[in-house]
Amino acid sequence: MSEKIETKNFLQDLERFARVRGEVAGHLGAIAQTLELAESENEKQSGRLELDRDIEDLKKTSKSLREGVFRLLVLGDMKRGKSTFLNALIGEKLLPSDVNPCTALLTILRYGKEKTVTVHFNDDTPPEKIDFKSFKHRYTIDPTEAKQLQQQQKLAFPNVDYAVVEYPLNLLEKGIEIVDSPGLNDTEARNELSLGYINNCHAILFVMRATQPCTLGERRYLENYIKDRGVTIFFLINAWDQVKESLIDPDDPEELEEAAEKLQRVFQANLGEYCQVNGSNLYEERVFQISSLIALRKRIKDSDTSLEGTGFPEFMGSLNKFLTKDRAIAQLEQAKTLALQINDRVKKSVERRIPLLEEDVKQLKQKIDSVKPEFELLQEICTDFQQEIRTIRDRKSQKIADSFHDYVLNLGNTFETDFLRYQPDLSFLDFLSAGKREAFESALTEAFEKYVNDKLSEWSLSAEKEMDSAFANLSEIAITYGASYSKVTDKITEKLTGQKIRRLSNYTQEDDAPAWAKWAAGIFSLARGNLAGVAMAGAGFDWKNIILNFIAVFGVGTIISSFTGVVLGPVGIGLLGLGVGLVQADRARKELVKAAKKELVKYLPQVANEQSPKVRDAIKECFDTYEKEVTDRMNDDISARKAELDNLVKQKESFEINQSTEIDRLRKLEADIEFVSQKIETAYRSFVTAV
Ligand SMILES: Nc1nc2c(ncn2[C@@H]2O[C@H](COP(=O)(O)OP(=O)(O)OP(=O)(O)O)[C@@H](O)[C@H]2O)c(=O)[nH]1
Ligand SMILES: [Mg+2]
Repeated sequence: MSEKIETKNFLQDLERFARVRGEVAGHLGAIAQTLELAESENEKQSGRLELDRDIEDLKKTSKSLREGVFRLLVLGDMKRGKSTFLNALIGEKLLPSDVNPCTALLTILRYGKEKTVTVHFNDDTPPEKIDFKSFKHRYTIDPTEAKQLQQQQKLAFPNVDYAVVEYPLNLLEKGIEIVDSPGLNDTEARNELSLGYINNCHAILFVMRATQPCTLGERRYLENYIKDRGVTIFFLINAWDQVKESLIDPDDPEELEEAAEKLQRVFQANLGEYCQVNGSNLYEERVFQISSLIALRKRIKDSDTSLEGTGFPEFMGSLNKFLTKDRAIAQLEQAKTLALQINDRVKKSVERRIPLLEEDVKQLKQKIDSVKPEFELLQEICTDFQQEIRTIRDRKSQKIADSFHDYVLNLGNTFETDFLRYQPDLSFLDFLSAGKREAFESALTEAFEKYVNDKLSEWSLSAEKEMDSAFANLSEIAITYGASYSKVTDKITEKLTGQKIRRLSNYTQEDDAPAWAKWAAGIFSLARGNLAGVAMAGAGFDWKNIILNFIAVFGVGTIISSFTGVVLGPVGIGLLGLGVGLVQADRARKELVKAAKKELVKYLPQVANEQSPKVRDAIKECFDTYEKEVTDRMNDDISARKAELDNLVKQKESFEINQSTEIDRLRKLEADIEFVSQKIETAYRSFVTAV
């Protein structure tokens, strides 16, 4: 396939990174294999060095590096041209696009030799491969059906998880995966589908439309779900071609320039704050004016054509820099750190083993006895760190649960102003005439859901910040405990070998930390995002259920009934059908909010009391998951160190070890691992200097 759309550089850069990534993954795999072979040989000779955990970490990292893709999520309000943008990238009208709400499924676009589409289900139904025509036909939203679904707050295809489109496109082959999402702002159920995916992605491509600059809905999503979440966003202001169309005289260059400048100012004012990264303004590198439809048309005619003037080359250039430089370096750095860590571990094990080979069993046992106090110290460090985690866990989970409790109780104080922006736009009072009550009720339910979702999202942001600071704190503590731990293990080595440990002067406390401490400090976490995010995801923090419970508790029906009583009363009912003026409508609106507030306030203490223990438990669980992983790793390390010595005793007791061949073998192992880790270091350095 010849696609020229991706600037040539982008493909080359992706290719280069894929090569380095593959190379480094291969080296990590080779280290794992060498260690595995060495361990089975060790078992027959002077005893295993107990490197299982290291081998497992190497294999995992190698695998995830090899399979690693950059995942981008295309997000935006309905009908901004998300699917058209993706079609333009592909160069074919492949994904369904329409003037009506259309995309109903999260659709993952990834590389495949053949064009295929497979629908995955969230029940027991096996994945189904279908042709594109049936896909378009069966899995897009029918406009008449859409309205009904919206009223019932239902998903169009509730048992579908997502769809995967495979396509033979260079960009995808080189390690990019792009996810098309259903338009926001239609139903809350569909919003969740799209917004829930944010954390699985390396960046968001937020598509807006030049002719509808920064709508209320868009500002709501950005403000509530994206701001301050630490995720990189590229804004694509699509359909820029329509700016010209909307002029009185489309051929007047001055009028066009003026209109464009005006629009740019609006976008700048609204998007500026999302482009501030560590104090620098990245607006130019994050916001792009594009025309997907024109790009798509050009590419359908000639797939090799230049896309100049459509905004695509500029955007692709910036995306390239972000992915193949910033993100790529961060990924390789983790692999390099792991290799260094394991190289160091092997070296120290060999350094301990060699001098001990010449000791007889009795001397050896005495030496092992002599380091018992040090092993007890290691155990103490482990218990102390565990205790620190628990103290922080208890303090934070209580604090966050209290903050939830207060937040919920206080909702009533600002409800009247907050709820105004969500109020359904139906002509009030009208709803009481026969057929409209249902429509009004569903609009009001939706308004409540939006309000509650937004409010909880606002609170969860503060909770996440609280968690971030807790984990940042734990990370520092881990490094400090790690340093004390390393001192003790050095002491053990010194006592056993009678030799002083040489310290590399350029090593920092962090470099020197044992593997478990690096893990606990988040240095090895390969998952996207921060430790808090990873731990929270691991604990299955179920916001959705909390929200649903919340709505179930105060129910919309009661509000409407009490509102009907307040506004209309027995006399008011008689007024129905006589028509109401603006003044009455406005009064009704206020009364509705008041009635809603009254009901809400009644239920808030119950919600706060019932839900805050759940919040506390969920937060606790985050810390427990973390504590378990860290203590498992610490205990593993301590037992491995003990076993390393016991294995040698056992072997010595059963046969005479040939010292000189064993020394040669161990030295060779040490040299082999050093050689491969040097290769990783070199690959990393040359990549960093080249980009
Ligand atoms: N003029 C113009 N029209 C565009 C452009 N991009 C998309 N459109 C049109 O906008 C309409 C919506 O496009 P889609 O790609 O379906 O939008 P979407 O955001 O995927 O829509 P949903 O999936 O329903 O949210 C279609 O009629 C497109 O042809 C553009 O750059 N310029
Ligand atoms: Mg779409």
